[in-house]
Amino acid sequence: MPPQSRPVLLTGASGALGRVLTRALGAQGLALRLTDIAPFPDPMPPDASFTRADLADGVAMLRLAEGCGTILHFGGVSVDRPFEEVLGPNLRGLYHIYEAARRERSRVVFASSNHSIGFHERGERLDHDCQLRPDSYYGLSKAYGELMGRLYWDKHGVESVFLRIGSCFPEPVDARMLATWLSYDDLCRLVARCVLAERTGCAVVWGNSANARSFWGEDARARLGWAPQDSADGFAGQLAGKLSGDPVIERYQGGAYCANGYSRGEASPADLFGWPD
Ligand code: 15L
Repeated sequence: MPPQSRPVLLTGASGALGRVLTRALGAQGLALRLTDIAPFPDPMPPDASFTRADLADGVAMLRLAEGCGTILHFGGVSVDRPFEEVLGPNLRGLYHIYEAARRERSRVVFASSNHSIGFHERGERLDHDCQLRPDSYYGLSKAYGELMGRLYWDKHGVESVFLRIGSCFPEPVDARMLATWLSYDDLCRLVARCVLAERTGCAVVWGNSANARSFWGEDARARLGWAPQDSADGFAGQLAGKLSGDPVIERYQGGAYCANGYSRGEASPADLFGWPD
């Protein structure tokens, strides 16, 4: 059976984006299997069930994925945290998700992040095949997830879409988000296309709305039949001057995550020698 006609497993269902997706995909009539380590706080859509489980429990993940056509992997640590906290949910947990996908021949839609490429400078315009330049252990776990997906595609033919999500919040709140903001509605339409597309192969999609100040260019959106409909541009008047005052934050695409624990000193090789950084 093609992935589109089988149930959808959503990890991280109780998180902010998981709840938004549950509402939107449930309203479209998709059969949803929801899971999270935390209880699900909202009313359940008609064709949905919820199981409380830990991503670190490989057996539970295999069971939950049984018969599922798509795994929407939004679970795990979603902010900059120390390595030991990221390790279980984001690295080991990801392995459990991909093993389940391999066994069930499911497609994986992975909530990657702009923090997998956060140390690119803001003046650069990046395409999907740019170098991974993580800005934190969290960003590193997202880069690892993308590489894990590549491995499972090349070796086992497991399809993946890596959503390099910018800043998915109800509204943009600072100047950086004029580039990185992704509206909830654009996210939901994007994820629906990832589920319903006949084939995705192994693809990267930049997760931001149609923002004139975007840092990002080419990706696989045409393959999915998705284009963003919202934009942060209307917030420019109130947010363009909302800067942090920190040169590291303002220099790099990943913003504050780049500055957390930064100890490099002021000069980068690009500044010192004009080398490509
Ligand atoms: C992310 O990946 C985080 O999950 C979110 O909390 C924000 O920090 C976002 O990136 C961002 O870069 O704005």
